[in-house]
Parts: sequence; C-alpha cells; structure tokens
Amino acid sequence: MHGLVNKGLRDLVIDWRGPSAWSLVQERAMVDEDYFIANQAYDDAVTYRLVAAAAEVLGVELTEVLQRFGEWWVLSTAKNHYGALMHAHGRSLREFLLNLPNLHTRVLAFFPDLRPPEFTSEEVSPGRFELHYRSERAGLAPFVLGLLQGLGKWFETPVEIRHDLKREQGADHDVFQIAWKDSKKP
Ligand code: 1MF
Repeated sequence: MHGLVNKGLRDLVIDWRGPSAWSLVQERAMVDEDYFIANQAYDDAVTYRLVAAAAEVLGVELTEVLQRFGEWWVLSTAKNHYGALMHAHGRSLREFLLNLPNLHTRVLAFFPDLRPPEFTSEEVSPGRFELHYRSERAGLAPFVLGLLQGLGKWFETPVEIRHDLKREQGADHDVFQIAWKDSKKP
C-alpha cells in the first residue's frame, strides 16, 4: 500500500504509546524504514506485518488496531495531508457518502499505482445509508468501520454503524448500514 498508509500507522502507534512502542513494532515486523515515502507504493505485506506487530506490542486485538487506524486515517492522516481532497468530497456526512464512490477516481488520476477498494453507497432513507465495500485486499473491513466512525466525527454527526454482511463469514462482500439522526426529520 501507499506509503501514506504506513506512515499513518506509525504516527498512530507513536501517538498511542510513544516512540519506544514504534521501535518495538518495527523490530517485530522486521521493517527497517523509519520514514515512509508518501507517494510510493509498498508491498501490502509490510502494512499487514506492521498492523499485526502493533496489536502484539499494544496488547490489543487486531480488529481494534484496524478500527482505531481507520479513525486516525480520517481525522489525522487524511486531514493533515489531503484536507483539500476531503473537503472537496462533501460538506456533510450525507454528501461525503454520496461522493465516496468517486473519491479514489480522483486520486487515481494522479497516482495510477493505487489499488483502491470499490465503494457503492445507497441512500435508503434520510439519515440511512447502505454502503457496499469490495476490495482486492482481505481482512480490512474493521479498518473501513473505523473510517466510517472517523467520518462521523469529522462531520460532528453521531453515527450508528452495523456490519451485517461480512466477507470474512462467507458473504460476497462487506455491507455496512450507517444511520444518524436526520435534523430535517420532524
Ligand atoms: O492502494 C493503496 O495504496 C490505497 C491506499 C489508501 C488505497 C486506498 C487508500 C485509502 N483508503 C484506505 C482503505 C483501503 C482499504 C482497502 O484497500 O481495502 C481509505 C479511503 C477513505 C474512506 C473513507 C474516507 C476517506 C478515505 O480516504 C481519504 C483518502 C483517500 C486516498 C488518499 C488520501 C485520503 C490518497 C491521496 C493521495 C495518494 C494516495 C492516497 O497518493 C498520491 C496522489 C497524488 C500524488 C501523490 C500521491
């Protein structure tokens, strides 16, 4: 994955437990790089090893690391490095979810090496979306759950998210139900 992803994970570990924890993660994951180059594609195995090592060093489940990392990606990595991209895709959670299917198309124009997942979103009713997530990468659904929670915080919209259909449990792909209080409702 893109260097920005590994850098984001590094920053999260340092924010969570300090630089010494990051050193341990690097050691366990057998990753020598201290700095990841933002516009370079790295082997996915590097990211998976870093996430697994972070779970061991921090003493939490893999899914918790991925979920926290999803929130961190939106609220820190994307905000600090790609604020304009984020702002261009919506001024509300509803707008952003409607635009999510196009998000990676924009980035692909600049960075053809990207292997983005596919999102399709459907507005079921005001304040309710069904989001379909398809990826060539396995095991990252908790990351996407964290991304959605991060988006809720980004737009200061408390969300409830259900992850009903799971690829991990044999479904064709992952489906999330996202719900919030629609202020326009009576
Ligand atoms: O293939 C990749 O390396 C890759 C890296 C990051 C693919 C996708 C992403 C972003 N995506 C991560 C989930 C991947 C899960 C999977 O593969 O199954 C997060 C998408 C997302 C969802 C909700 C809200 C915000 C989101 O992301 C915002 C975003 C997306 C892409 C970038 C930044 C923020 C980005 C920007 C520039 C990049 C790469 C990624 O690279 C460039 C582009 C131009 C010039 C230099 C570098």
